[in-house]
Parts: sequence; structure tokens; C-alpha cells
Amino acid sequence: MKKYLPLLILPLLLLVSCKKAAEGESSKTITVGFSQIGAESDWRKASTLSIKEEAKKRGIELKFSDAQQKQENQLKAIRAFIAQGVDVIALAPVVTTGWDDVLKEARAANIPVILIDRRVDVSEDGLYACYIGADCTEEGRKAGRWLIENVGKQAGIAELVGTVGSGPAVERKKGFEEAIKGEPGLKIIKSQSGDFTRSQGKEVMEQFLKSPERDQINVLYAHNDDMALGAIQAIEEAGKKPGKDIVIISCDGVKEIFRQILAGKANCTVECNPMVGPYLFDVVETYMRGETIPPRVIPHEDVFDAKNITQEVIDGRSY
Ligand code: GZL
Repeated sequence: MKKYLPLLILPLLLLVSCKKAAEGESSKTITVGFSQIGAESDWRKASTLSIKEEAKKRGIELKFSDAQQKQENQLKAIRAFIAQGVDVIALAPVVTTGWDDVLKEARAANIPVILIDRRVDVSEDGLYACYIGADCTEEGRKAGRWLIENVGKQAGIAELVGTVGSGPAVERKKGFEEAIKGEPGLKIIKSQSGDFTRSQGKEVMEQFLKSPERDQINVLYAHNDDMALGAIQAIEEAGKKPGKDIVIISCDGVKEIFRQILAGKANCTVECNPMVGPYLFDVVETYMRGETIPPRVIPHEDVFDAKNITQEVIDGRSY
């Protein structure tokens, strides 16, 4: 019996060591470094809240950095996360270019990067593990299709563009232009960036309404609701009726634009779901279990206008 003893003990030792490893893994707190763009819009604030709340709910340690819409601040934050040895880095990239070096540094440190919200243009594959975010080109197409179906094929369009160089601004412009390109009566007669903020949306709309083309503008396409809300103020101050004299179409689906649509001062918002917290930490936990993570996750999104917005719908919105 004695000579079989080690053989009997070996499985027990293995069992204990696996259990210890499992306990070690399961009791280890996951640490995620998150570089957020800023707080430029209601949409962004909702995105941040979703991620902070979900991390807390799951007992994940979140190191949060607000870049105030500056790429250099995001680069600094990512390098700090690498130095701290976080398990995963989450990045909402303010613009699409300039990320190759820092993503290579994260890869060299064996720390996966998960893109949320916006995409990046990089020189090689494998610089990020997953991209969780909307299809903003399709959002632009949805806005163009709504215009044709609900306003018609003759319009002078003013466009408020998002942050110059950002994925959503490039894609929402591209998708909208694709949707209207077969209609010569639909003309974009003014186009300028309002940087996704309400204040700059108002300022640029004021300029549009003082321009020689002002009387040709009967549709506004804003790349986000915050710029549209600023534009509504400018339109009213110019003595015109937003939602009637100038049809307002925008993207995001924040609660305030729902209220304006219900009040008849705006007309359509193409939803862009900011509640990415659950999606992000599902991917993080899948990775930490050593399982394969999907390269792309697209949250569900709808189009809203006076036909499907009620006070009950507004009350039920989480952002
Ligand atoms: C879209 C997101 C944009 C929102 C804006 O995915 O990146 O940034 O549309 C926000 O409101 O500023």
C-alpha cells in the first residue's frame, strides 16, 4: 500500500493547486483602465455613467481618466495604465489616427485594449482586441432615409459636423451623403463642425442663419443631439420655428431631444446607444476567464420621431 501512497496524494495535490489557482483567479479583483474622451455631451456623460455603474456592480476596479477631448491626455492615461499593470485598457478614442505607438506599447505589455464607442485607423491588425460601438455610417444612412421618407426630395440642408477627425463625424457624414446621393433636389448648402457641443452648435447655426444662403435652409442635419439643441436656440432667436421652418434631424437619442420632438421643435433622432457598460465588462470577464472575445460588438439602436415618442417612452429612457 505504501508504494502507491504518492500516486494517491498526487491527484489531491493537483486538485488543491487547481482549486487554489481558481480561487486565486476568482478572488483577484479585475482592474480596468478607462480613457474616456470627456464630458462634451449628454450622450458622453451617459456613456461614462453606464461604465462606472457597471464596474461597481461587478466589483471591478475602474481607473477612470477624462481627457477633456484632447488626444494627448488619452495617450498619457494609457501609458499610466500600462505602468500600473492594469488587466485591461478600455479606450474611447477622440479621433481615428495617432494610436499605433501607444497600442503597440500596450501589446508589448500584454495588456489587451478594448475600443468603445469610436474606431481607430491603425497600420496593422491585432493592435486592439475588440471594438464595441455603433455603426455610425448606418446612423447617417438612417438620417438620410428618414429625410427622404418624411420630408421629401427637395431641401436645402445645413449640416453640423461632429469633432473633426472623429469616427462618428466621418461616418455620419458619409452615410447621410450615401442616402441622399441619388436625389439632386437634396442639397447640403452649409456644413461646418460644432465639435459635438451644444454651445458650438448654437454658434455655427447663428452663422448659417446670417449667411447669404439662410433663406434656402429648411433642414438641419446635426451629427449629435447636443449640437441640434444649440441650433434650436439659435433658430428661435432668429425668429424662426425649429421643427417647422427648419426640420431638425440628429443622432444620439438623448432625453432632451425626445422632449423637443414631443414639443414639435425637432423632428427625428437616430439612436446611438451609449449604455456600453454591460457590453464592455462582459468582454472583459470573458477575456479574464481565458475565453475568446468577439472582435466587434454593435449595440441595438432605433430611429425616433413624433410617431413613436410619447411621454411614457421619455420617462422610460435611461439617458
Ligand atoms: C458617438 C459618440 C459621439 C456622440 C456625441 O458614438 O462618439 O460623441 O454622438 C459624443 O454626442 O460627443
